[in-house]
Amino acid sequence: MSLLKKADEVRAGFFNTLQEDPARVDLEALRIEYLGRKGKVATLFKQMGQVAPEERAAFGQTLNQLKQELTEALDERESAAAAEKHSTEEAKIDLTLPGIASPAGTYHIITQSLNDMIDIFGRLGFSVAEGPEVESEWRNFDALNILPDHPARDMQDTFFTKSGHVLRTHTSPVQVRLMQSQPPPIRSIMPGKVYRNEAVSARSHAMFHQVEGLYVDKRVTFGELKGTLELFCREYFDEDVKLRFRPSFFPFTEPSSEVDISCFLCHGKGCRICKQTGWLEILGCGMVDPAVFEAVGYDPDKVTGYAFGIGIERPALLRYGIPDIRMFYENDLRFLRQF
Ligand code: 2U9
Repeated sequence: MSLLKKADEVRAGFFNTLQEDPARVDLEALRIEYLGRKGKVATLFKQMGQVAPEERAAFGQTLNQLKQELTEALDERESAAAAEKHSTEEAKIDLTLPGIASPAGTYHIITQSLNDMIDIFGRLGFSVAEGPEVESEWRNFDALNILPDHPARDMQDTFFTKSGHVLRTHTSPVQVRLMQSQPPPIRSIMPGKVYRNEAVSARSHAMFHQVEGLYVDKRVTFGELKGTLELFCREYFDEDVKLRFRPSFFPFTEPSSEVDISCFLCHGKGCRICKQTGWLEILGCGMVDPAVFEAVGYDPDKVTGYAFGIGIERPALLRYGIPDIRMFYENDLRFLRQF
């Protein structure tokens, strides 16, 4: 058989295979079979020696054309196959499906509670004031009429620093700073961390959070204090909540009162949480003691004021039925993600 005929047969064999079911043609195997180093086209090139010298140039040209033709056909098919694969993969993407949500964090439950309180008092006209957690003994105790022999000033109850400062035991020193820096009227709340040198247990921690409030102006009354706290408790706990003011004592307020709310879990009927009393002790309050006004340079004959304090952790424990205060600070995401 002439070499030209062989070249035609190689071409025909190649295109026959290429025209078979495209899904079943192995393009890489076909390339090796025809265009590989030992493939059919290479074999034809090796037979050039047998061609008569005057026909060799023409035959060489024919083989080069054949090689080019097969290469181009294969390249074309390969890029068509790649495009096909790409478009079927694209077709697999269902654009109507919901997207994959990226995990987002939430505010810590204590921060949420603080923000809720800030929000409610904000609507009642209270601004927010903040201050340092390491305070002078004077602002934390003396200015608040807590005298040097008061038990709270003992090493057992308060954390002292080597420099003679204290970790604030309440946020009241922020009120002291505020009154020292501006004249009345003042209507502010002070949220933040406070510290007590106490054994850590399920019920109490050495660090917790509180919100204190202070309203100072001419002729502020206890009645306004009651009204404000009633509105706050209705918003924060429950619309039908009832308040009970019990006489109490704090060095910085006179008269002073502790406030119970009707149990928002059993609505006053009596349950395990309120120990069958129907009441939960939630906050303390009173009229600012004149000694405090004197300490900060306000004239106690010209202004009166009310103050209150509420812890954050205890109401949150009650509200969510959390059994142990330490759970707030363990940073176990299984716990935190529930809120
Ligand atoms: C100034 C004057 C008076 C703030 C007050 C309370 C009563 C009170 C407790 C609530 C729960 C602390 O977190 S708790 O354990 N607080 O009972 N706090 S009156 O009185 C002030 C504050 C600042 C200048």
